[in-house]
Formats: sequence, C-alpha cells, structure tokens
Amino acid sequence: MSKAIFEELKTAVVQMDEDLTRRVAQTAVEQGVDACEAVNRGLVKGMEVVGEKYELEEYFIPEVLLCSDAMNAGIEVLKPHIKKEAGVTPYKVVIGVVQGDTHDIGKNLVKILQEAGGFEVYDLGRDVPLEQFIDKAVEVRADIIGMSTLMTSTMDNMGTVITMLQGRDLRERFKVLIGGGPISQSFADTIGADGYAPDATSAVRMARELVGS
Ligand code: B1M
Repeated sequence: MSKAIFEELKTAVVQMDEDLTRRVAQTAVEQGVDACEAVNRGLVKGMEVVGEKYELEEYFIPEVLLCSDAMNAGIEVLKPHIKKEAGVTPYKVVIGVVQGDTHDIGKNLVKILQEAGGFEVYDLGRDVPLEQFIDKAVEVRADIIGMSTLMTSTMDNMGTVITMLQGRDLRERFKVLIGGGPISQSFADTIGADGYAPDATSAVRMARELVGS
C-alpha cells in the first residue's frame, strides 16, 4: 500500500502537478503512511527523476521550478506529521547554502529532518555570504555548522569557511558538516570537514555522531 503511494507522490512531482501532490500527500497522512518515508521515498525520488530529465534536456528551468513547487506542496502537508524525537538534548545547527549557489531544495530537506531529529536549526537560507556561517554560529553558540552546495563552482567555498574558522581561532569550537550533489567523503577529507552526508536521513545520523548524542 505505502509503496503505491510513494510511486504516486513521485509521479505527481515529475508531472509538475502541485494539486495532485498535495492530495496524494493528504491521502498518505490519512492512511497512516510514515511521513518521513513519504518524503524520502516519494517526493525526493520524484525530484531525482526531474534531475535526470533536466540533464537529458527533456525538462528546462521552468519545468524544474514547477516540479519543485509540487514537491514543496507535498512537504507542506507531510511536515507536521514527521515524527519528532522527544527528550533529546537540543544541539544547535546553523545551516545554509554557500555563497554563489541558490539550490535550496536539498538543504530544506536536511533542515526538516534535523528538526524532526531534535536539533535546533538556524536556517541562513541560500547564497549565504561565508562570514555569516561563522557569525551566526558564534551568536547562537551552535554545535554544528552545516553547509550545502549543488554546484562544482561553489564547493570550494566550504573549504574557505573552514579556513576562516581557523583564522578566527574558532575551528575547534564547531563541527563542520557538508553535503550536496558534487560533495563526497574525499572532498570532505580534503577540506578538513568533520562530516559528510549523502542525503537528508544520513545528515541527521552524522550530526548526532558529530555531537556524540
Ligand atoms: Co540547477 N543545477 N542550476 N537548478 N539543478 C544542477 C545542480 C546541475 C547538476 C544540473 C546539470 O547541469 N546537470 C547543475 C550544476 C552543475 C555543476 O555545478 N556541476 C545546475 C546548474 C548549472 C544550474 C544553473 C547555473 C543553471 C543556469 O542558470 N544556467 C542555475 C544556478 C544558479 C545559481 O544558483 N547561481 C540553476 C538553477 C536551478 C533551478 C532554479 C531551476 C532549480 C533550483 C530550485 C531550488 O533549489 N530552489 C535547479 C534544480 C532543481 C537542479 C536539479 C535539476 C535538481 C536539484 C535538486 O533539487 N535535487 C540539479 C540536477 C541534479 O541534481 N541532478 C541541478 C533534489 C534534492 C532533494 O537533492 O539537492 O542533491 P539534493 O540534496 C540531497 C543531498 O545532496 C543531500 O541531502 C539532500 C536530500 O536527500 N544534501 C545534504 C544536500 N545538502 C546537504 C547538506 C548536508 C548534508 C546533506 O549537510 C549540511
């Protein structure tokens, strides 16, 4: 049963159908389908197909934007039903998409799942000036700085933030977690990040590991 709903969510995103995505998400909620799974196995899978179509030049920017609107409509319905972990220490994460990059769909998913996982998340948004990651982390006494990027042209900005942390003698104060399409464990090792996660679910797991919770 859940499998069919996941497939319908995926198709609705690929078909750019905001209303249908919202309706299927609502059905998922009514049928007691796990909301987190509906996001990961339905909506995200749909966006993956959209990414492939974009690369094959079957879809262009207007279509991609309509698909992401459909995905966001589904998330709006499902988000209040994502199970929150109660009673965990509220570790703080400052998260954002690095300067030069406006892709924020993945970062938004990471934020939602980290919040559900009990973290207090400060979202800086997208195209974030690099100093802001550090200034905000200092201001809120964050435990983790989380950076996302989808573009090869902006991934080096993550290393720049780490260099800036070292320059301000703050490197030991924050754990640095990174992710996004072109990011890999070996890139994380190269720039000296503390953790890398390939998807939103593992971003929660990795954040926990980094703070030892
Ligand atoms: Co753009 N885009 N795009 N785009 N876009 C890509 C990324 C691209 C790979 C497509 C391609 O050409 N093959 C390419 C980058 C190429 C490269 O650098 N090598 C690209 C380009 C070039 C561009 C423009 C420059 C196009 C142009 O204008 N000529 C432009 C960028 C402008 C800018 O930012 N300066 C652009 C614009 C756009 C849209 C506006 C149309 C739209 C973005 C809408 C939005 O985000 N609000 C868009 C989209 C949607 C895509 C694709 C098709 C899909 C990305 C996506 O949302 N995936 C993408 C192609 C692709 O990925 N196959 C493409 C779904 C999302 C759930 O996955 O973001 O990977 P993802 O997030 C995952 C994981 O990566 C991970 O968890 C998430 C959830 O599981 N993760 C983290 C992400 N952040 C993390 C942080 C963590 C941990 C895990 O810790 C902190």
